[in-house]
Amino acid sequence: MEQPSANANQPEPLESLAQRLKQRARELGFQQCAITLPDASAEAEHLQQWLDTGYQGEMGYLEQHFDKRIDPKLLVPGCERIVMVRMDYLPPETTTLKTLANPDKAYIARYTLGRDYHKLIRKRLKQLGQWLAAEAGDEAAVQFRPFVDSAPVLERPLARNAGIGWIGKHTLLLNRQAGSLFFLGELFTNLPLPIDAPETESHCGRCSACLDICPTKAFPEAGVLDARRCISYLTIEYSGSIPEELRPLMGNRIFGCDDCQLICPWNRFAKRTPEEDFKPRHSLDDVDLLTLFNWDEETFLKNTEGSAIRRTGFEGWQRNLAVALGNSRGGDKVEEALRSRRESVSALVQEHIDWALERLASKAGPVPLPIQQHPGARRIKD
Ligand code: B12
Ligand code: SF4
Ligand code: SF4
Repeated sequence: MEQPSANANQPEPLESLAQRLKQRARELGFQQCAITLPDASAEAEHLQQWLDTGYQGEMGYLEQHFDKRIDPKLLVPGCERIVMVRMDYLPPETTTLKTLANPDKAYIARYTLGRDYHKLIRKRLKQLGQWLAAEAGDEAAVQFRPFVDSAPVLERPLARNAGIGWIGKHTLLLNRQAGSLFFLGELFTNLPLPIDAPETESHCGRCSACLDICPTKAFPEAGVLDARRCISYLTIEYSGSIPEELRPLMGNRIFGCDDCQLICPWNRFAKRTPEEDFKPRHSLDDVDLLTLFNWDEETFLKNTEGSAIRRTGFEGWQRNLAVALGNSRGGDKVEEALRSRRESVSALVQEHIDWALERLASKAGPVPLPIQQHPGARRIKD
């Protein structure tokens, strides 16, 4: 139950306001909320190294605003604290490994089967900010800015600094009670709320499952991702021709990839989301590759309205599906669909269709999934 706010003559201590803020965040659907300082300066050297090595590939936006990433006060002048939140995203009754292991089905990363999370989380963060300003008793003086994902903010280091979890060897934020299948978001505020203790330990121990099973070997070392090899990057962010040596390893993953998280023992503790909006649309959790490949642009646009899948564009969608069909079990219907679509698509998609037809003709067959060969795969409940 909500406690009454302090009366106007006696301002509420910030400690109690912070507690009520965390309770309010839970009521708004966030599973956790914690507060930290606007400071990511400890990341400067590693971030610079990562960029200098070129691991960001085509994501040129990561090279911009280096100073703001390191010092969030430059992004929002006057910011005193960052309120970090996390929200679980795995929909109930959604299979993971089972779909991944069927080469004729499409595997879409489990964070994006339903409505685009950006809008949903930003809206809830705005409500949280409005609540904070009202409860602090001086709406005009309390300022806040909600962000999720798209601003130059190093969300994982800040969430770790707020104590929400540690950064795993797969570079994602992990929590001992919830695994890693959650989104992060944040509220910048000028209110000097009390901060939470940072997570200072890694709980990965000697485990290296995520590094071992990554299909494209995208981790040059623990805690460092070469995004150019990551299937998530290749299917969502990258707009060019997918390097041929990586195509067979992508299997049926047509938008994003979850393998390094699925194998993680901490994801035994991942909770299913109660959010209706994250539930799969158009059976995207269990659909044949061929069905999706047969969508025309109009159907693609209609069926991905309000979904983060739009980010890859229709051309990227067709390119990804062509690769996945090349990795499928094939058959007359698949080959027919690839051939008949070939004439109406861009040169980029054509090239991927040609690759798929050649691969199917060679009878190479689907590449075994490294995740299935790992003993930890037995723990994955489908
Ligand atoms: C760009 C981006 C991507 C890129 C690059 C991923 C990456 N690791 O950075 C791509 C497209 C590949 C991607 C993929 C995914 N992403 Co993404 N992504 C982002 C985004 C927008 C920015 C991340 C960023 O700043 N990267 C820059 C680099 C420099 O960060 P970094 O790789 O961690 O680099 C650090 C380490 O390399 C380290 N380092 C460097 N050298 C060395 C050396 C040593 C020895 C050590 C120990 C460390 C070290 O220091 C660097 C600086 O901190 C964030 C949102 C945000 N604003 O933070 C979401 C975000 C990280 N993504 C998210 C998700 C869900 C995913 C996917 C799971 C989606 C999917 N299912 O396909 C995958 C996971 C892939 C993976 N294993 O990371 C979530 C993660 C939530 C969580 N629990 O952590 C975020 C936070 C979005 C959100 N708001 O929820 N993503
Ligand atoms: S998301 Fe997939 S491709 Fe990317 S690092 Fe994880 S396992 Fe490798
Ligand atoms: S799979 Fe193992 S090494 Fe990788 S993040 Fe999980 S606990 Fe850490």
